[in-house]
Amino acid sequence: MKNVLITGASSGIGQASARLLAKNGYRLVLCGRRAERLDELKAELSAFTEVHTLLFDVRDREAVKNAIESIPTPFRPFDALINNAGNAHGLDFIQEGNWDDWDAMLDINVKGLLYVTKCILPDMVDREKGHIINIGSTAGKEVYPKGNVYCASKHAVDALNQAMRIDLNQHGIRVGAVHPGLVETEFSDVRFKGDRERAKTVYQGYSPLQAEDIARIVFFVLEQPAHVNIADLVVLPTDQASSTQIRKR
Ligand code: NDP
Ligand code: 8X3
Repeated sequence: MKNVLITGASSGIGQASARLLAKNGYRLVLCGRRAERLDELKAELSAFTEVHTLLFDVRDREAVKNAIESIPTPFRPFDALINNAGNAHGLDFIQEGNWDDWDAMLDINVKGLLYVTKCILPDMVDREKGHIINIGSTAGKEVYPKGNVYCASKHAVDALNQAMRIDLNQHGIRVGAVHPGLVETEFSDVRFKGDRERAKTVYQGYSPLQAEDIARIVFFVLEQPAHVNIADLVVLPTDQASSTQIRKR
């Protein structure tokens, strides 16, 4: 049985990935800040696999370290890490950007990903094997109006994905990224700070991806034989050609 740690498992892509991996026999460490969500998910998935939950904010370096060090066997050593926790905060012209939003996006999407990765890596380096899947975004491949700092954070994820693959190559560790386009999750609720009506409009008039679509891709990446590393995958809704070109009906 493979041990996988998923950050951001309390909703969206992380939660859907947890469900699919549980049903396919992966042993899971599920992370997030919302205890009730993770407890419910653990109760649901315990019918299929062993589940351990961890509460921490990826921005808090000490909390990340303590939480990951506390993980008992048999949930470690880790076979795979899915670096998924992240979000956009705000959608504003650069000259109108909110400083707290900028800090949140860079601290969570970039530094948080680094903190978790650093705490997981010793296990993988020691065993000379492991698999890291970074959830990037099309926002890490192109830039769109008002996307500025979110796009910068996901471009950083794209760069770190490549950098990790280069540095960890000598240790036999696979590193790859999945870069989704528009996925209907709580992403826009967070981006628009709980304005559900505005969030809903992001996914209206076309068929966006669903979290389960990305979960299937994550599962596919994990299921490849050990000598195969899927390094970089961009996944769009059929209706989306780029960040700014969406076929609406
Ligand atoms: P959701 O908002 O549904 O999920 C985000 C997850 O990240 C939640 O489980 C949340 O858990 C966790 N998270 C957020 N901030 C923190 C934090 N400070 N510490 C720990 N955990 C945190 O969004 P998605 O599922 O859509 O997003 C998942 C990833 O996919 C993100 O990296 C996002 O950038 C990326 N993505 C999303 C796309 C989309 O259109 N939805 C497209 C491309 C990429 P909790 O609140 O419990 O801490
Ligand atoms: C999420 C997709 O286009 O809202 O990363 O940036 S987008």
